[in-house]
Amino acid sequence: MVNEGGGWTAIQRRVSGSVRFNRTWAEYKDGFGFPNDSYWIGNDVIYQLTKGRNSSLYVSITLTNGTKLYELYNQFSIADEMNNYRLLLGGPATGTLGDSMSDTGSSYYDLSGMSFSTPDRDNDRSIGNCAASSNIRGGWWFNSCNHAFLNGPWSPGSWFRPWYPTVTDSTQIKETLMMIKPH
Ligand SMILES: [Ca+2]
Repeated sequence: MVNEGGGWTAIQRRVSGSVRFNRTWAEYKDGFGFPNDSYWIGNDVIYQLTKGRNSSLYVSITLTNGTKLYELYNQFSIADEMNNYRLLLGGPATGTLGDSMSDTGSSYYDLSGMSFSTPDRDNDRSIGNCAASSNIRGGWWFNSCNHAFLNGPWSPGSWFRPWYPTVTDSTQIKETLMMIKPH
């Protein structure tokens, strides 16, 4: 478990393409990657960390030109595995990325209330499986499908809407980070 200081725990980090995020339900459940590189901390851990208390979620994307953009949500928790790690995300959201997760202006893309899906487990609201799409291939709380998605394929041109419309192309991304803190 990685502590960023000030009580923040990093649940996701991408700093290179060395760790693959095209993973199964079981892998997202248990977590994968390396604390000093790129990783997903694991859905069971995120559930335990946010269970029964209010937490904030901080998301940042550092661009290849060095600019760091962020968004802060005042309410974040996920359900247990029996409830497909359903996301509860609420505002107020503030930051420079814009709110592409909770209140996108379209009921097709708002992710709060959505279950977690992986390439081998379709819990989304689309006809197909967003998580198994060729330009997604990763676990996330998909609706049909997404404006925000931080677990995409690192290779150029193949990561669908990392943070639409602010960050539309994986080639813009140097690092991503998701941190939570109880309050
Ligand atoms: Ca589906």
